[in-house]
Amino acid sequence: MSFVLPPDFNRPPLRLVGDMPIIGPFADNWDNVEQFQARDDDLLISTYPKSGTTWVSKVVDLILNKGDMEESQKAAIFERVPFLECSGPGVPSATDILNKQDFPRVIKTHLSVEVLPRSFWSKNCKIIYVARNAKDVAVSYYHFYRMAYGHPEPGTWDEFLNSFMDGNVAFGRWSTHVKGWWKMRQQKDILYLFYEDMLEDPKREMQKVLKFLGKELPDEVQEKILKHTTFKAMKDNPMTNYSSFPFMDHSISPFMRKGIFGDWKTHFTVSQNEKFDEYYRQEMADTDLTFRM
Ligand code: PPS
Repeated sequence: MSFVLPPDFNRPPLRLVGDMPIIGPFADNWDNVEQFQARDDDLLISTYPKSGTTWVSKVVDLILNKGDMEESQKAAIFERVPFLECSGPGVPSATDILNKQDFPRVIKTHLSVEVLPRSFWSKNCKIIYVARNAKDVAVSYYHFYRMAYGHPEPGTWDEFLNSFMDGNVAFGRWSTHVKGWWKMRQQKDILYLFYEDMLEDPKREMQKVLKFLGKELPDEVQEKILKHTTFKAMKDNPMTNYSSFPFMDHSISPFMRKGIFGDWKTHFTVSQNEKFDEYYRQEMADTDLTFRM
């Protein structure tokens, strides 16, 4: 698939759907997103941005293809796992692509439980949610804002961090997102994963995905999947590193940036950290969901 970036496209303002700010052009296709018809055999991969979506998508794609890398490499990951709410000038909307796609489909979303199309709740489709600690998400998101022109200007790191805490970034408040999906586990078939756990023991976490999908794969196939989904392998792989995606300037910051735990320590000042910790305590006081930071 090739994309043409319109010359006048540059950092459109966020727009609201419900209470959630969304990338401006995504809002133009919102009616189709709202009316999207999920199916029982869909698999939804849901995340707050920068939490490991691409990583788990490639793991899932390889699992579903029994480790066949040649098959998985036939298209970029953002084509194999369409991003439900994505649409923009010069880009076919994901809803159009998904409506024509063969089943079963694997679908990516960053939508909160409040605005996810209702059909997902009336179907029995499986859902994998990946969460990442708020501080590393904020850092990763800041660099993503810098390089991805679908977002407004991020401002300085300090300004961005304040916007992030206020929920004035695309897809809203991190805490609302992770808590909403955590609660939804009680009602729906959701595998809730953590980026930090995936880093700590990728095989253990991949086996959780296998079990959740009701699949079994020989150990050598599992090892092959792990080999192709390391940070380095995915950074070097044009099908996973977003090098062919429009609206991104990888010379500012690569999509596959660092892929580590605790990078926030190189960004937060002592006073930013104190302010964030206080904010975090308040935001997370009403949940038993915990993160390693
Ligand atoms: S997006 O744009 O929301 O879909 O981004 P998402 O894929 O959720 O998150 C991008 C961050 O995940 C890191 N990443 C990985 N880390 C470790 N291992 C693997 N295989 C991997 N693949 C992607 C990616 O580098 C981004 O994190 P940062 O901290 O910016 O490096």
